[in-house]
This record gives sequence, structure tokens and C-alpha cells, in this order.
Amino acid sequence: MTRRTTAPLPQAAAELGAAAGLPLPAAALLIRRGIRSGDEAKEFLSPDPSRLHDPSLLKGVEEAASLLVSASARGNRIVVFGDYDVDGVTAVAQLRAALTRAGADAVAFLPHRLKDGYGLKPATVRRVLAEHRPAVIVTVDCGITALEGVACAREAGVDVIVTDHHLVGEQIPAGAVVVNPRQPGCAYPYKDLAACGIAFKLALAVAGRAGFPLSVESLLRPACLGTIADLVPLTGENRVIAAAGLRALAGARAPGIAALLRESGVRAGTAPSADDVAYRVAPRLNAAGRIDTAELALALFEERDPGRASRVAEELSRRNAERQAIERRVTSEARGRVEAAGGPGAAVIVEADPAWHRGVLGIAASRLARDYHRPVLLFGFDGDRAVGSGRSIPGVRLHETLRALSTFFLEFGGHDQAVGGTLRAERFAEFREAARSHFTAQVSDATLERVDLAELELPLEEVTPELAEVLLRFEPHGMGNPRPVFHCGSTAFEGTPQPLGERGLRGRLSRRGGALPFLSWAGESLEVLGRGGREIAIHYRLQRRRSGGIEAEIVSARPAAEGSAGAPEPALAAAATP
Ligand SMILES: [Mn+2]
Repeated sequence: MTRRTTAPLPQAAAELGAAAGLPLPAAALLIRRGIRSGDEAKEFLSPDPSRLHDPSLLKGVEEAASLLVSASARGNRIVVFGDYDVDGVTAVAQLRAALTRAGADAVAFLPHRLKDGYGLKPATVRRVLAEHRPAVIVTVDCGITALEGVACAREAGVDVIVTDHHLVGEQIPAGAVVVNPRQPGCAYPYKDLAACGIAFKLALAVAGRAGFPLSVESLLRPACLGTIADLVPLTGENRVIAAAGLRALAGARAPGIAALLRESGVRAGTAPSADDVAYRVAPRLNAAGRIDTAELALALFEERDPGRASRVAEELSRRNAERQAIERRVTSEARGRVEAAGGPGAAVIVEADPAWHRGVLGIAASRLARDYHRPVLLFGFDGDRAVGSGRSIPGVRLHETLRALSTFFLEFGGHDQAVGGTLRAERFAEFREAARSHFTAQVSDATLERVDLAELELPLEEVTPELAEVLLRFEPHGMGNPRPVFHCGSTAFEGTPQPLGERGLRGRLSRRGGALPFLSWAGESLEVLGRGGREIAIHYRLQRRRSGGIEAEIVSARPAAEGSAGAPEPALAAAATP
């Protein structure tokens, strides 16, 4: 069942609107995003690289830079130890580029998702020591909980720098220089940097100490990809990195990035949107590391030959298509089981299959979590172990809820919305029962109800070009700054809408002089609701059209309230008055 609501207009909106010279709806949305003053509004609407914080504010960053620069000068080998996702790969690319500029013998190492698993494990460290014989290991996107992995490297006489953005455990690794804005005693003003944001800072610190110029733009391009792909909040400094990085991508000169954007359908010379990055660019970069090693994704950032860069980008597209096919199969098999049992029943979905590819469990889980509006845990098998990924829904803190079942896990980590874990395969059935009853007891029925929430009442005739212009400056959208959803109590199709692909619908809406092109992915039901000029109430988002101007994306619709053509429902009428 779906509950529909429109959030009330914040009281302070009128004041902020007056102070910043902004239309009331824009001011209301800014208030919801934590903006209080005219200056903050200006900073939010015009994110500028001059607002980036000084890298030296990060605890440990100067010590790390000094260690790296002196190792470079002595010709000692440095291994940049990364991760196989976009955040990890873009962090490695930036840091390795800076170290190479500093004259370092810098080698990139990306663990293999299936063979090594995530992070700086002792076994992986031993492999790095044997294969590369480094004097220094610098991690990105991992290491903050790797007490044993760090100890293993230290025993071999290797210096270790841990740069990570994950939650800090009870202990930080002994004997390592740690750079993590979340660590105790770090006064850095922004805590939500992704790993590639931290690598960006360290790269600048290395350049500063070694005394060579490093183009901020060339670092922002990879940094913005990792920041958007890693689903960190696009607020504060991350918003600057994302916005300035997307702009810089329009002028990408590195052949690899240019080829990747081309493969992703981004027109040459134009800036991709955050959605382009999240849905087209990032999946291609991730595809390599899901099925095999992520080396190919890293190679793309380092390739200098345009012909070879194109071939790598094409290969990433092929792997992405392969990944999609595997993921569709896993998703539909898991869905088949849920349906065969007559629906999800319990407050969590837990399924496993020996044939499921472990590289796609997380994406399949997030798809099912969205469809069934429940947390989902999917497992594959590796010998006598069940290896799983979980994804959650708003309001269910997955890591915390699962902690009560931690005795089942051999390995377990993650955060509110995503976890990974390993159990003994023979205990899977027992775990599944325990998880079902625990979640059903812990998660309220209200949380399992899908809420179709609009941020604001905005009748179509109030969508002026001035307002649209300001709303487009709310981009880039993502975590922490979702594209706003508006409610319009009454509108109707103008003419007959046309089908758009298999599920979509495209046409024009009009009401009292307010008219907009629209598209929707709820095509069939929407077409029936609005047939014959019937009035409908809609939840919609506004987005830029490829051809210029703006359009409404209809998220959901229902018949307009009867006998009150155009008048908002009582709850909304109250909401519209500040
Ligand atoms: Mn990360």
C-alpha cells in the first residue's frame, strides 16, 4: 500500500525568499536542504571550487604527503592499494597520477572482488608484498578497520598510510598514518567525503610538498565520478566536487575519460548530469570489477592513446551489457522465489543460490528492495561459505538491525543502507529464519508502507521560466539533495499522449494557462487515468530536456479530487500557507 503526502511549507521560506531574492518555492526547498541565509543560498546555487577546504585541515595529510614525497625522492616503491568500485578506482587514478608527477615509482593495486575480496586483508597484503616489494603502501577506500592487514605490512618493515572514508571502528590500525575525516581528533570541516575526495586532497598535498603544480580540474573529473557513484551525500564540499567536476568533464582532454563519456552517450563538449554519471558512466566503470578485475577501468584513466582508449571504453560497455544480463537473471530468479512463496511475507527478503554471480548481488538486492519496499539480502556460495550483499529501504538501518545476528557472520560490514557479509553455508537456512523473525519484530508496518511524498505543492501554472531556471541550479542531484517532487492537484493531457519505449508515455499537460511537456514511466496506468481529458492529480519532477527547456516527469498520478476541479485537497491547502 502507498501513503501519499505533501510536506508542509517551512515557515522560514518567505524570509529566505525575500533575503535571497528567490521565488518562494525555491526558498522552501532550500530550507529543507538546511540552507538558512542568503549567503548559504548563494553558495548552494553557485557551487564554486574556491570554496573547497584546505587539504592541510585533514588530520594526518601532511605527514602522509611528506612520507610519500620522501619515498619518491629516494626511489622507493609505493603501492597505491585501492578498491574495485568507481570510488576506489578514481581514488587510485588521482593519487597515482600525482605520485608519478612527483617522480615516484608508484604501482596501483586493485584487489580482485571474487579472489581477494574487499580491503586490506593479511592474505592480500602478503600477495602485494610478494608481487611488488613496496617500501610504502597507501590505501584508498579501505583500511580503516584493517588492524591485521596493517600489522602484517608493518611486520615486513613497510610504511603504511591508510586513507579511508568508512566508519572508524573502536581501534584505528596501529603504526599507520591515518587520513580519514571521521577519525577522532580530525577537525576537517566536512565529514562526508568519498575516498576519491580524500585522494583528491592528498594528491594536492603531495603536489604542494613536492613543489609542482597540479591542475585542480584534472583531479575533479575523476573525483566527481567517484563521489557521485559512491552515493555519499551531495551536500557541502561533495556538492562542489560534483558540480565543478561535471562542468570540467565537458572539457575532458584525457582520451580515456573522453572515450568513456562518448560510450555513455554524453555529447562531446557538454557536461554530463549527475544522472548520466550514476546510470551510464559509473556502471561501465564498475562492470570491469564485478565480473573480473577492475584493472581495465583504471587503465582507462591512464591511457594516453585515443585509439586504445576507445577500445577500452568499448570493452567496458560490453562488460556492462554482460553484467546487466547476469544481474537480470539473478533478479528474476530471486523474484520468482518471492512470488512462489506468495509474496515477501516477512519484513526482510533473504534468498541464496549457488549459481548466482557474487559480483551482481548488491545491484540485484537494491532492485528488489525498491520493488518490494523491504530490505533484501542475497547470497551466493564460495565453497563452504555463503557470501552475501544486502540493501535497505529508508527507515531501516540495515547494519544496526543485522548486528543482533552477528554471531552468524564470519565477516560483516557496511552501513545503514548497504551491507556485505559471509556465513558458513550450512547455517544459511537457520540464518534466514532468524533474520525473518528478527526483522519482522523490529521493523514497523508503517516503515514497510511506501510513502509517495511530494516536497511541495506546485501547480503547473506556477512553474515560471524564472523558477525553472533557479530549480535547475539545484543540480547535481543525488543523495542528500534529491530532485524535488512536486504535487499538482489538477491537470489534464493536452491532446493524446504518445507511447515512449515499452512502458513510457510522452505528451503535454495543460491547466489554466500552465502548460508543460511531460514524460512518465508509469505509462499504461497514467494513460488510462487521464483518457478523454479527465483531470488528474500528479506528483512530478522537473528536468532539463535534451532539446532545451524543461519538462515534467510524472512520478505518480490519481484522479483529481472530485467536485473541486483545481482546488487542492484540504491537507494541501493547509500546507500551502506558510
Ligand atoms: Mn568508497
